[in-house]
Amino acid sequence: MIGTANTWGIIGKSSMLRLVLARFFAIGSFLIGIFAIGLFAIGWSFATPLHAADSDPVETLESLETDRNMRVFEPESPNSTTIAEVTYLLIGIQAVIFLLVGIPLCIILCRYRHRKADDGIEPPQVYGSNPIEVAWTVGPAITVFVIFLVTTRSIYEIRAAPAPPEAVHVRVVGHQWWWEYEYLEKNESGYTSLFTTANEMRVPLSEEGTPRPVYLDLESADVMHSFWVPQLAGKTDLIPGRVNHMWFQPEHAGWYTGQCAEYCGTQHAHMWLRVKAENKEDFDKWVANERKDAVTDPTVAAGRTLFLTNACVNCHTIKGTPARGQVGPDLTHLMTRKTLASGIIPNTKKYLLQWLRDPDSIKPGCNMPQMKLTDDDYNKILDYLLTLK
Ligand code: HEC
Ligand SMILES: [Cu+2]
Repeated sequence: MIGTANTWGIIGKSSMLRLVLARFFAIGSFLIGIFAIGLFAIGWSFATPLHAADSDPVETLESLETDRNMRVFEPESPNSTTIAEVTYLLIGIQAVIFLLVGIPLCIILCRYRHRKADDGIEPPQVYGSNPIEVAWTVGPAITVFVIFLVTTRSIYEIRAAPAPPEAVHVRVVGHQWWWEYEYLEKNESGYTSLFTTANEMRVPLSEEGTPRPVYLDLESADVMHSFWVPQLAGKTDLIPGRVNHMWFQPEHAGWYTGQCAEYCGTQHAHMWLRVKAENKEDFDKWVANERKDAVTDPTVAAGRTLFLTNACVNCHTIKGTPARGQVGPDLTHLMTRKTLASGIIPNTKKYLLQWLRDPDSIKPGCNMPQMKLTDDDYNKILDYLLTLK
């Protein structure tokens, strides 16, 4: 090596290899970054259109599958909108920093690369430029400070304000692998239970001057779960021995899909959430019906007796019968739900029968055992369940 400037040992035989590798990785990661941005843009343009229609589509296995899209970028509630805005800001800042670093890096690497004709003299090394060092310390500090301020403000915005009188209160209990919803009524002495349902939550829409936000108390019956309907609010964990709180306020009618967002066992991926926002009249009608006891239809008395004399009663509640089990979903108004087993199959005769005969064929490892009854008994129980509207 000629010259005295080879202070850093950059230029030497083995370091040549290092130089090539460094260039390779730098350009490589830049290209991967660009690729990621590209994918993001493509995904965005193909994203399924906004909120579900205000109609009640007949669910099929396929429609349920497409509905599994978690729409983080299409917020429909004040707090999820705030979260989406912070996300956009952070992605924007990251993109700018990425390009500010990546583009000059690639230009410099190509333009000043080692050439055959080079004389091998290392260029002058410059140390201790105060202006540059101040710039690259103050710049990031300001960026981080801005992010800090925005995040703090958003956290305060998202925090639940005291519930307005028309607010809906629901106690959510996470189970392996389904959701229990107990609707509560607020009165002077605290809360009283109105009714309990499972997996499909219904909430009323707000109107001009009448906000009807939904306040949730989140608990767990077993392990940790997390309630996440991205269009409505951020994730909140359900932790054994603790009560967490969250709220949301849907802006459009329709079905919102979510998912348990904390790994909770084998069927975690099949622990979906479905929230239906509907107008106040429909909601009130639904509430009035849910509060009633189950119908007693004499034509299905045989199925009812079978249900009550088998182990079903140990795990399921049907209001108006001796069945008071707490292990599985409340079945009092089973047929008002559009899906079964936490939103993974449509609630139709065919799937309901398959579920009764062999729950594991739908949700392997789930906590409902195969009951090993005769086909005739299954059909009788099925007929009974089909009357539970
Ligand atoms: C050992 C407790 C247990 C017994 C016994 C049991 N189940 Fe279940 N059942 C469950 C659990 C737990 C679930 C929820 C499974 C899931 O979604 O992961 C469930 C789910 C269901 C569902 C779907 C409910 C919904 O809204 O998704 C129906 C219907 C049902 N059971 C009917 C019955 C009938 C009928 C019997 C008796 C023949 C019975 N179960 C016996 C525990 C039980
Ligand atoms: Cu879970």
